[in-house]
Amino acid sequence: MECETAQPITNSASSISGNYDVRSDSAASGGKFYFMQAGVNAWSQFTLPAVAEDGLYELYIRSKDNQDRGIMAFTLADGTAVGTVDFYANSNGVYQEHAIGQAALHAGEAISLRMTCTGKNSAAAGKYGVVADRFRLVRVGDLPPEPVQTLRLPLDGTTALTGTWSESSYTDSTGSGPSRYSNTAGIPPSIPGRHPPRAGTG
Ligand SMILES: [Ca+2]
Repeated sequence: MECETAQPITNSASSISGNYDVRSDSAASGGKFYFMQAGVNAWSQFTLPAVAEDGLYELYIRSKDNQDRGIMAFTLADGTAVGTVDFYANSNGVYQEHAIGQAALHAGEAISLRMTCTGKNSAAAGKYGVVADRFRLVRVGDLPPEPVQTLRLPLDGTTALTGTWSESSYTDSTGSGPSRYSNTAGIPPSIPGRHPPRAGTG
């Protein structure tokens, strides 16, 4: 996914020009890159197409680094931090790929990725820039199971126990058994329940 075609928007009042710009470079992926050089707290936000499969993904960015680049923090639309990249390099315009961090992504949901300048390397010159060339996503694992946040006991149907619950199940002589719930708070440490009910037991 080319950064320059990922529908970049910014927190600048101006349009995509000047300090937020698409420029041509024969060495860039796709022949162009997205350039931002606007100082601390400046951000650009990209929209990446949805992944084909739910999962945990490692996000990578290819960039053209040199002495006057900044440090960028990457976040998702809900503010979840993905990672931070220092684009400083003690060289003149070297293209390289950085691992940004991992993100839980869902199939069918476009990815909103914001890149915010948080500062610069102590060795960097004072321009806080970044040349964003291309994003790459690699699936590295499954999504963690969703925790059960509230459990209502079946006895009266009204007693709610809050906290973070995890569910496990076991197999009994009928071939399917009830789920067991445990709470990291330990109150109570374990409650046997039925989820879902076994066929024929109502
Ligand atoms: Ca590019």
